[in-house]
Amino acid sequence: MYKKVFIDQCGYLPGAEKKLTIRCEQPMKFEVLRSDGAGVYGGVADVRIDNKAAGEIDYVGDFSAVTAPGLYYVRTEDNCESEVFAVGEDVYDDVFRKAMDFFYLQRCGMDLPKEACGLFAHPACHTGIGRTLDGSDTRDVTGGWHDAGDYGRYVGPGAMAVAQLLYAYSRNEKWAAAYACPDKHAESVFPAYLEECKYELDWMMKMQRADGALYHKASCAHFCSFIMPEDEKEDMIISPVSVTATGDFAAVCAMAVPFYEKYDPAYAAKLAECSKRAYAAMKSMELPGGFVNPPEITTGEYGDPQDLDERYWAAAELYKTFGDEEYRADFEALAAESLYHGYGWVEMGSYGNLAYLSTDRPVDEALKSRIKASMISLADKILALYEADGYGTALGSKVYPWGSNLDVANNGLHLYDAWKLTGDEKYLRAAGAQIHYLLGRNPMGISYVSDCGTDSIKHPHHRPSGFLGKAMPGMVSGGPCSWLADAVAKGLLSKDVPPAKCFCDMTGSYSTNEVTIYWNSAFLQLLASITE
Ligand code: G3I
Ligand code: 9MR
Ligand code: ZN
Repeated sequence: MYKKVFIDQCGYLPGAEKKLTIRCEQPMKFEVLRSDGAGVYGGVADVRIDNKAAGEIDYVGDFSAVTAPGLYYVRTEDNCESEVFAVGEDVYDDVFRKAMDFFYLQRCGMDLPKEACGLFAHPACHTGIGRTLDGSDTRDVTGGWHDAGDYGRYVGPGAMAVAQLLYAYSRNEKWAAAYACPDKHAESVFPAYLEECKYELDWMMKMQRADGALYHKASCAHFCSFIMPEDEKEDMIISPVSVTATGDFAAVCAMAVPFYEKYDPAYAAKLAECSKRAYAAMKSMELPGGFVNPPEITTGEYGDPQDLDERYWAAAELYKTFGDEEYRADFEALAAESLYHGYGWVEMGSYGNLAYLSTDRPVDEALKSRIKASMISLADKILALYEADGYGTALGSKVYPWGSNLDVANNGLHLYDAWKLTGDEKYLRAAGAQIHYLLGRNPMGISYVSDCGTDSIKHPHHRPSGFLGKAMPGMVSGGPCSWLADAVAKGLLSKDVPPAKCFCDMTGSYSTNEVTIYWNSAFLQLLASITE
């Protein structure tokens, strides 16, 4: 269906900035109507954007004046209508819950009961013993979350997802406290939310070698076809250790300690011990070039030759939690060479920055100021791109990479950080706009989160969803990818399609429409941040 008016389909908080995009060549009047048809606000979309990313002219309008809770839609003067959307304090409550439930549904190695998982229930999967390729180690590596549309389990992305979920947990206490495990009979000494994160932490612990280093991943040799997880029965291969996996694990375990301490000191002590052992191993590891798939294995590589930012994150996080001078010195030495930024799995410096800025322990005040200035300057660059874009993203106009929706969420996180550092609301507004983009105010006019919004993705590259013929709810799609990196994208799109429209809501398009735990976690961290 041709669309012309673009809004956040899940809606807006009453006090939030509310912008819409109209695909048109001239200023356009519009009206906001209640779902019963009563007009409540009239405006003009009069900010013209020559939108190269989407290959079109856009006019942007503002209806922030609509603050009363309710259901609305927009009608343009030439009679085009938007999707229906809500205004209210609770508009994202369901989105948050669904996006969080996804992690439970991605659990590997246990029965997912029918009462809790409905259509997506399945018996325990990947229960076989894991083996390293050279046969040097054989061990139980069951548990954790399936990474994505495939069934691999990768330490780096898992650590990133847990870190982001913990940030989300601390930024929106209402949601964190209200979160219940989909399995009503599940028992735990921890809040359900922390229990979910523990499921991944426990698995990562099984991936730690005796010397403290972390195996990079556990997966079969190749991606399987679109079958249910319990039907993937090939050998479970444990890939070699990597610096990135080891550093990420050290960092996230240290970060997790204070969350678990008050519920179970013994578990917190275990996290601390694992963290320190991984850190020591990381320091003695030199694996230049990063992890590369051994020739026998073709599952997700998550290669990242630059490991200084993972070391930076680990040092900062261990210093914050444990206070040893060694960790501080390591962080400050790395920071003297270069500051790092990024909330991705490749670039992770921002986690380090947040840890260093938020510790109560002694720090180098001059370095702290440098980090803050550098974070604000990054946010200013993002803000300039945001202002130039018709839909409020800050991806620029040339390339939308694989997982562009992660970059969207991460830009939002950098903007949020700048708001926290400066108190300037312009950053918070722009951060909110990243959520609105993901939930429908984008050139595809689609909500990139399954089952959230009136027109959301239906055919994600996700094996259980593909097999069962229904999209699992609450999954964040990778979004447009202008590399045309899979056969469906190559066949359906051409080099002339503008980057922001290089998206196919089709099961086969893994470079545009796969889902991952760390795209969900990035989305959740941002959603919790802008609503805190
Ligand atoms: O780091 C280089 C950068 O230096 C260069 O400028 C840029 C331009 O091509 O490429 C960068 O590397 C890219 C890398 O992502 C980091 O952004 C690779 O080319 C690109 O192929 C790679 O894509 C990754 C993709 O796997 C293929 O390996 C995605 O980020 C990553 O999210 C995705 O992850 C997959 C897992 O392998 C398997 N599970 C599903 C998951 C999601 O699709
Ligand atoms: O399903 C796989 C997906 O999870 C990965 O992100 C993607 C890129 O590594 O690869 C997908 O698997 C495809 C494989 O690479 C090529 N043959 C088709 C597979 C999809 O069914
Ligand atoms: Zn599994």
